[in-house]
Amino acid sequence: MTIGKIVTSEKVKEIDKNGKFVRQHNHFTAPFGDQAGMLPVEAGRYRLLWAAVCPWAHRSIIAIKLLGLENVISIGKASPVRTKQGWEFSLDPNGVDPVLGIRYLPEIYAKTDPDYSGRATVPTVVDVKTGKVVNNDYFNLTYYWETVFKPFHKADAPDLYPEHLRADIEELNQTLFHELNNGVYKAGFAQSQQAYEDAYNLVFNRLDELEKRLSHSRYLFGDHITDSDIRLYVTLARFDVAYYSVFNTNRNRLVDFPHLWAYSRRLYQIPAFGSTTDFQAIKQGYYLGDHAKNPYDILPLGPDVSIWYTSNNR
Ligand SMILES: N[C@@H](CCC(=O)N[C@@H](CS)C(=O)NCC(=O)O)C(=O)O
Repeated sequence: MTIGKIVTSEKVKEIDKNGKFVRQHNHFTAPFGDQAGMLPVEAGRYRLLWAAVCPWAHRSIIAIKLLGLENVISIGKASPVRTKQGWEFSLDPNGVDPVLGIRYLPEIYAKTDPDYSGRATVPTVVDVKTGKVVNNDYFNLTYYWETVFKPFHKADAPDLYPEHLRADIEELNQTLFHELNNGVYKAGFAQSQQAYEDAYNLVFNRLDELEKRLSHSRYLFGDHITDSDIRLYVTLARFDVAYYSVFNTNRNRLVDFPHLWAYSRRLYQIPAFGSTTDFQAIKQGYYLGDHAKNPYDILPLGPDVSIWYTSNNR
């Protein structure tokens, strides 16, 4: 099925000659800011489209909630399972996003750029004034919410990207991206044994290193949450309910790492994290839908996620 030039129902195409998954580049990367060519920083102008299953989108939602930007950037939510037609707004009345009037996400990409032939992905930021996609640069989005949108933060908002730590946060975020956030996808989408094993080792070597780091530090950079914690959390929250089995990253579960597990619970018990973490939607998103290798659409009953509420002593 195609909408414009967007192919919406094919298996992952981003595979190199060694069977390794190589993620597509983002297409809409104009930065937000006050200089020429930048997207103007305005309240009420943008709509962020997300889906609860998606870690790349989830990180933006957590940042927005922590910073109190919910009334500045409006939020539209697609249903957890991506359909053959792409992300669908079936949670909304009549199955249509109430602000943008679209039923499927690819519609707005096609309207923005009829020549766009990549995947129509969440997160997507739409300029409500023009009805066009302006940014799908998931890697940098949280930085914009944390920096140029600062004039709109709530009074007691945390500084998630403090100036004196920016270089270190950026460096760690690159590592987290390659080895964990995208590392699990590299394992899950690998089309050769070697590519899978390389990704598996990348993931668990990094988890071992982070387990040590969190044995003597409450968060990744000390006592305060930063942007890096959000990025690590979104992958950890999906680990036992999805990646462990769907992506075969099964050396250990999250709950087998005492420090990472307590750290994850501590974050989950903060409303911006916990209230946006929908384990059922995450399971549905990874197990069902057209890209899952699950012909009978069996949704596993476990694991028990009530343990995320147990005390964390951190
Ligand atoms: N924009 C990035 C990351 C965002 C992303 O992959 N989002 C997923 C959901 S977690 C998506 O929307 N996929 C739509 C598709 O594959 O058609 C990319 O293109 O790789």
